[in-house]
Amino acid sequence: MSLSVDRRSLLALPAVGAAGLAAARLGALVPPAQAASPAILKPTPPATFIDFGTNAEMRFSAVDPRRYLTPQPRLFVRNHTRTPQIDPATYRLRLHGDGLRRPEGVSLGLDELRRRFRVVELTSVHECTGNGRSFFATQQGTPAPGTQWTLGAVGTVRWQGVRLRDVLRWAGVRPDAVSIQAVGLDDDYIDKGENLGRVRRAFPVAKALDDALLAWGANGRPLLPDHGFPLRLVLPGWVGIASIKWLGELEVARRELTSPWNTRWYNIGGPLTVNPVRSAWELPWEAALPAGRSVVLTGRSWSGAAPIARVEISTDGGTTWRAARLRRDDARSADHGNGWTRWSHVWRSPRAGRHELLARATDRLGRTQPDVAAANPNGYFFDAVVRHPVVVG
Ligand SMILES: Nc1nc2c(c(=O)[nH]1)N[C@H]1C(S)=C(S)[C@@H](COP(=O)(O)O)O[C@H]1N2
Ligand SMILES: [Mo]
Repeated sequence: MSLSVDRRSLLALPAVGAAGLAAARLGALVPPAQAASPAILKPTPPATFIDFGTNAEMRFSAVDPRRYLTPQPRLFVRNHTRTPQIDPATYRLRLHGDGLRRPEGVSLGLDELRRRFRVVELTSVHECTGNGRSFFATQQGTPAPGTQWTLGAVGTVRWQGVRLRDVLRWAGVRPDAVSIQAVGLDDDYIDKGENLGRVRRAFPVAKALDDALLAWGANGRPLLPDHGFPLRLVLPGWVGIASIKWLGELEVARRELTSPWNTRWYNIGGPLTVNPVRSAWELPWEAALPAGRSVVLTGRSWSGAAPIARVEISTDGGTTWRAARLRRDDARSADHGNGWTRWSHVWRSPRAGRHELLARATDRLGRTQPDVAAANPNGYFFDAVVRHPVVVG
């Protein structure tokens, strides 16, 4: 591994600044043993995960219907490179840029973050933009490159941390600041031989001042290394890439900032922001169900924009539809905030044979899952109703 930072990677890191470059040089000194460490550190057993190399999908068939939140050991992982191990004792978050009154900026350790700002909790759906991508191929005949997720690149998490707006005000954000670039501390991302620098993405100051969180906890526990320990950004309801893990830096600017993660990727005629509406059955694909008896079927629906208002179910491949029974506590509880909604449906005495189960959700903004998802080159936002096969017999 080279100890020098070549000119191209310097050019690819215009927003990172001196501290980032120093860290990049340190990164080059990682001994081979660590460089060969697995991309994901937590166990991802095949009973609960689908292995996609640096990514891992949660199996909906292994989701416990009684449990609302997704425990971290079960949460999907999406890594561009590999999970870094960061020492919380020396960790600092740096804020800088011309959108701050003092552009040279400030930095904060974890203890300072906890002590200085009001600690808050917030529940949100956490989901990858490409969730459901495999159905572009299998259901619509328009395959898209990238991780072939089924529907398990999603979870609902209760985050613990501090409001980014509190931190920004303390750091002296200017009224004319418009854009913030969040930069991760994981390795540079190399795409087909091109070093694109650290995983980073810009988002509007308006989102930062609304509900963005700097989170150190998930469901009351410290973040696992795979999920961003010691600190990650959380942009509730937005595409997963917006929630930068292992957050090292926030550049606050008075002009629009960009990175390949909002221009080249996660972009359909503009940077993607709010996640669409989706639903999943808590069943294996081609689940075997008993004939002649009533079965209680369960699943979940979610939206990046608003709580779920209703879910319709079809057990005859889409000919007739019935209302699913929503869990009241999920649909209403302020505690559940922007989380998903569990539902159930009693399927009375299904006949032997193959069937397709369909679930179609509508959120409180009136957004309904379509029959066909809009094709796009990278296979984002598959939000169509998924036809889930089961075998009764
Ligand atoms: N630093 C960094 N942040 C990142 C990523 C990454 O590879 N590096 N992946 C992003 C993507 S595409 C998603 S979907 C989420 C996944 O978060 P999780 O692995 O905690 O589930 O993190 C986002 N934040
Ligand atoms: Mo993602």
